[in-house]
Amino acid sequence: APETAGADAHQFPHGFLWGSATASYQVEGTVKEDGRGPSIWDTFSHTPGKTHNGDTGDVADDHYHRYKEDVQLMKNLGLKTYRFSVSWSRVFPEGTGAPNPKGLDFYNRMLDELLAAGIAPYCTLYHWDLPQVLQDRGGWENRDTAKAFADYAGYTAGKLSDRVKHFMTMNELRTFVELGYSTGFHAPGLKLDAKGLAQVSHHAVLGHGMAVQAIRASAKPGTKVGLADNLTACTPVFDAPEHVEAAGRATREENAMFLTVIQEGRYTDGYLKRLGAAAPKFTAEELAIIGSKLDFTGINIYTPAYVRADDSEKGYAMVPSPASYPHMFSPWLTIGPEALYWAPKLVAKLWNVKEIYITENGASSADVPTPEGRILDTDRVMYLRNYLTQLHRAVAEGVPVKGYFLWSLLDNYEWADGYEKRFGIHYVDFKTQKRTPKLSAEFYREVIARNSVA
Ligand code: GBH
Repeated sequence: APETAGADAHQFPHGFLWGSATASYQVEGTVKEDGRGPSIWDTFSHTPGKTHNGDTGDVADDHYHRYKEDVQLMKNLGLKTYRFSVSWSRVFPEGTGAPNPKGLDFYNRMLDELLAAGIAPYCTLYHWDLPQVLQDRGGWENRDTAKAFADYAGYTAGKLSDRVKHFMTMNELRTFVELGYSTGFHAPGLKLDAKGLAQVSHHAVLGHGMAVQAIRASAKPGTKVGLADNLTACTPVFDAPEHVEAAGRATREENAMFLTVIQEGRYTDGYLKRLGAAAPKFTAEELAIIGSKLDFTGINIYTPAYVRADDSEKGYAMVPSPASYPHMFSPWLTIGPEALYWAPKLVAKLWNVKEIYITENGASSADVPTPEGRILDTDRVMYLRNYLTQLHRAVAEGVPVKGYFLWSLLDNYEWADGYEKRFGIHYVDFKTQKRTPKLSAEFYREVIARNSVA
């Protein structure tokens, strides 16, 4: 019998895929080698005043050169799977046209290393690093970008699908659309009005749908296609039937411009009514493409969006967090473990989804090394333990979550927050590139070894 109390209390199903995730611009560095073209994040991060401390991804984790060492870290954890993204402008430096074989070579080397370690690769095709040349032609404001994305996605999946069985078209549409084109906090740093934004958003979901079709046309039979969406994780304020029902309605309506139109192939009446004259231009044919059936749905879950029932026309109301609500080191990262129970449960129920992955979940911590050089991130361990316990609750009820990708394997370039906000379970000394497992890495290794929340 196990010595540890309750060791088997939160056992996951056999074969549950424990993973971790990264993204190209956040870890690779090496932005000028082997023919890579610049992306909008090179431009944005080098524009004064846009990122914390003026930090850029020029070096990041130097993963481009250290990928073997990083796969070894994955092996030490016992990871079953790893989610990475391909840099579009490595493969097509001009965004379209002639591919750059050296760009794909890097991913080929990395994939061989992963497969030799018995780790299943999950590949994201767009994690926000649009080739700059396409931005010069309007970026996602231009419908042609959707077609260019589908061409790149189809080409890349065709080349990699001998070894990659799961592709995600895009990561977090809401983030790159809203932060890139409305608040301007992310590349390309634009501030469009509501109508402009709705059109960008439409081109993004169209690009997703066109890519689904292009991947299906070029990849080996049996290749699965999905996305990694940061849906607004509508969470009942507490578990009472009226609030649970309200959270279901809210999940559909609050995600109308992204996951809902992708799952249903139509914009909700509520969405079009809310936008009025600012509604995007679209055709029935485009909606059919956007609604292309997915093999799996990936959701990134960090924070809850609390919902309560009310008698408004919508039948629900969002509940804002009071200033005293606890959060991790990033102010936006409020703590609500039960979001990892409700989000997959509601997604499965609303759209009859049979294969769900948690494509990201994780936390920032201040991560100050002790004099001995240890990183005792008890806050991150607390966060993960509580979220995973809620994920277990969903899986135990039969919600079809097949895997979980912890963000992130390594401390890395946290976009506009630069290197200040660390999300890794391995500490990276950005002066020496030395990797050190944090307490949370030990915790996660234990979870994986036991297939149970430790
Ligand atoms: C994900 O974004 C990303 O996929 C990943 O690349 C990233 O490193 C990770 O999570 C950790 O952040 O500036 O106040 O407007 C998470 C979702 C949505 C969180 C936008 C930050 C901006 C808050 N992100 N949000 S604000």
